[in-house]
Amino acid sequence: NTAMLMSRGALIVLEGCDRTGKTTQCRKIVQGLNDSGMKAKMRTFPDRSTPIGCLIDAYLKKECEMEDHAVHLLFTANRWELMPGMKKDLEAGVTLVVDRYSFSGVAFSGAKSMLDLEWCFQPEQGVIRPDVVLYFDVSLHEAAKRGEYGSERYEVRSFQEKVAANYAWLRTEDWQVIDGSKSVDEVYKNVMSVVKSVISKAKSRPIRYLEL
Ligand code: FDM
Repeated sequence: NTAMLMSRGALIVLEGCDRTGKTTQCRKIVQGLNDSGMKAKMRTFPDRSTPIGCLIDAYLKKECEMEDHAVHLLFTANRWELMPGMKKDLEAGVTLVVDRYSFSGVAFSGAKSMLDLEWCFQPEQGVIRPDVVLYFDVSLHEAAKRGEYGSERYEVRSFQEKVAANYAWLRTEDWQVIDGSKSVDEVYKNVMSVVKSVISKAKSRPIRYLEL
């Protein structure tokens, strides 16, 4: 069956502020898809395992300082360096479930006073466009109750408020808002129903690329 041979995987991106449950759900989605016999892999940005990712990791851990524009471009470069492999996976029918993507890049860098949101978006243009962005919505008040923020850069409440406002600026029709304040199992049920319909729609649709 040629239609089956040609069907591609979907690019599913999870976005949201810290402590909204993205990473937990990424793992559960991949597990759930694999358990039902579908090809799926998790990806995380930043991917700290590459040379560029190493620099980003040191920056986030505050082991070094970097100029704001420069580090923004490193986060973007970290996506670009992984594009060929991601494209190969999608074409081989593997669904990619991605913990943060370009929207984190723009929302976080754009929360710094010297960086303009449109400027931040420019170098993201041309990366693979997600078939859906699942935006995990949890009030900052609720997120704070889930435990202390860690000690990495950006894990500060006033910064997260700006990030949330920037996400609102970025929202498009590709986005589905997920109420992340529900229990892990309820959230999982909700995201899985979106994920399954997105995977079946993406199968016959060509890969698209992100534009502003
Ligand atoms: N982050 C993440 C950015 O600033 N730009 C990006 O492009 C991406 C993908 O890095 F504070 C920020 C967001 C967050 C940190 O933290 C990564 P987690 O907790 O490992 O997701």
